[in-house]
Amino acid sequence: KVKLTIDGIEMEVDKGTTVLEAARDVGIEIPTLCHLKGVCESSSCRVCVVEVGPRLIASCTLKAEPNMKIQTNTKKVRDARRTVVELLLSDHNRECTTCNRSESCELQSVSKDLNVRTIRFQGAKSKTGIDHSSASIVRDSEKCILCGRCIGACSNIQTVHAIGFAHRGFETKVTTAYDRPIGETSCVNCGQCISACPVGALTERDNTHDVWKALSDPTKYVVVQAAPAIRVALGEEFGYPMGTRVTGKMVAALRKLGFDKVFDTNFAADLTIMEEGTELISRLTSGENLPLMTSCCPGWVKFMEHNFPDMLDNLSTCKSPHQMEGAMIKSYFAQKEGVDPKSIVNVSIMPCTAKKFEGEREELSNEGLQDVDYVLTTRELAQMIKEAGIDFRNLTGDTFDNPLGLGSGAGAIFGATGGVAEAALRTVYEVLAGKDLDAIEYSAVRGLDGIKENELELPNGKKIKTAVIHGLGNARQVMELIQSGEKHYDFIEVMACPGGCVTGGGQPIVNAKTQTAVNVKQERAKAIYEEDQSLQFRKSHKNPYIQMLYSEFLGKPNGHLAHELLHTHYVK
Ligand code: HC0
Ligand code: SF4
Ligand code: SF4
Repeated sequence: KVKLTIDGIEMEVDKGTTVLEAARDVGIEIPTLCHLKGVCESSSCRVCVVEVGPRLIASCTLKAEPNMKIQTNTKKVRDARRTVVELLLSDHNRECTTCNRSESCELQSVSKDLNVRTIRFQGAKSKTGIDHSSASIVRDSEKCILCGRCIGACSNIQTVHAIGFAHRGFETKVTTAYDRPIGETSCVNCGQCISACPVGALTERDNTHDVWKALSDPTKYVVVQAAPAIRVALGEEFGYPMGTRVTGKMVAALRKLGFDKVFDTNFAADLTIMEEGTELISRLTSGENLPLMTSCCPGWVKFMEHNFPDMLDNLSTCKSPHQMEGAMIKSYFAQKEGVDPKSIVNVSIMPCTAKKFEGEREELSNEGLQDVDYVLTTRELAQMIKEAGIDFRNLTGDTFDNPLGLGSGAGAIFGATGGVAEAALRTVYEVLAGKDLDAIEYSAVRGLDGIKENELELPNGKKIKTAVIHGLGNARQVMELIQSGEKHYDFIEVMACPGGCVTGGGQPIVNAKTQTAVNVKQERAKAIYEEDQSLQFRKSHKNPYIQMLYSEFLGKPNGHLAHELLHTHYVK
């Protein structure tokens, strides 16, 4: 323990605690822009300075020492912080009113809190242009404040290293290797850099205009589906506490926006389990291409293509759920409803920026039609609801359309890390046992450890080793151990984003201060498991509309038509 005094308050903190943390513990707020716990701890912005004796020191990296006397609220401190922010603003594109991050911008709020009203420094401005090359993300360096948070997310957490600092002094910027357009790099489109960015320098590619256009075109039949993780986060954009489920209001809002059908990606998550569960059983029998690796996360698939191309055959051949849903809408549903598939526009609401890239992949199409036409993030959906003047909080809950709108609890939990593995186990166990089992919840695959290993005995006596992984840094670690022969698994679930889709790169932005105070992954995952418990059917193969889809149209799992429409192969 270390004793110190902050603003006259005596306190005792654990060794290694920073002055910033110690101050926050007693309710003293110190502004920061670059600090994001576990992601970026580099004290590059200098906004968090405090007075220690005669000196001003950045508190985010200053460790508490015995008998330290800290002042956080002197004229000298306030002036210094204001000067730092003024300098940042002097080379910042300050089009706040038209900025995507207006009202969620941390620079804007720090500037307001520090009462910055004029900017004394007028110098040169960096002119860098906007990088529109990616299917998923847009980089506007004129809004970048060089805090390094995106680099922390991309390098420390994801180990992708698509972006980094380049040059020196005024020329310093965050960019890709050789300044290539980001769409041509090893970036996997996960959007974790967007979630980390305090300002509007990184945003998703805006597809709201495309969707508005389709909605107003009378020749188009516009169908929407919503991912498992949307319903547990969309409410945050309308002032609900984190972890509030807004499924019914979300459906009602989508209907008001004018979509012809409102379907549920959870249905296709169940379909994925039917296909992937069958694939798992057959690979376990043949012993080929083990471990089977989930392929529903496009960030992970692209990471594999760039980093472990010789193991692409281990990926499940299943398309991801929203792509399966898209394929079923343009075949089964179109046939049933008598709609020309060419007139259908499929829109997916996803917590994910990588899904925008996935939607454009040619591997995910059928007879020249993309399975999914446009992907909107949770944030873009919230934007459209606001733009349409829909009073979200006062909407009466509504239900999805059928037959592609009923999901089981197993489908619902896909949105949290461990969910795909648990959903698969719920079905594989019963299929192998040949009878209904009481077991529903498999807690061993739940939780927020980055790598969760588990050995399970299946009803046929076979033991399978599973690993559930989230965050690409963890995935890289496991892949290297598999390649070196140190580890062996039969089944691996990987989600690129730490926490899984609930904290995907398209979800409502949570500022750094809130991220320190609450466990976002846990709060949203809790809501996902509540959703599961609230549902009538908890296992994918028990979903009556899934059963109907197979009997009316697909035949059997992994059968001929299923292969044609629901499976693909990644070769790069
Ligand atoms: Fe996910 Fe999905 S669970 S990837 O994390 O598998 O984006 O929410 O929609 O497709 O279902 C994201 C979330 C999905 C898909 C599903 C899977
Ligand atoms: Fe890195 Fe993901 Fe951002 Fe690409 S989208 S730059 S991989 S953090
Ligand atoms: Fe997208 Fe989910 Fe993968 Fe993140 S974990 S990249 S949100 S699919």
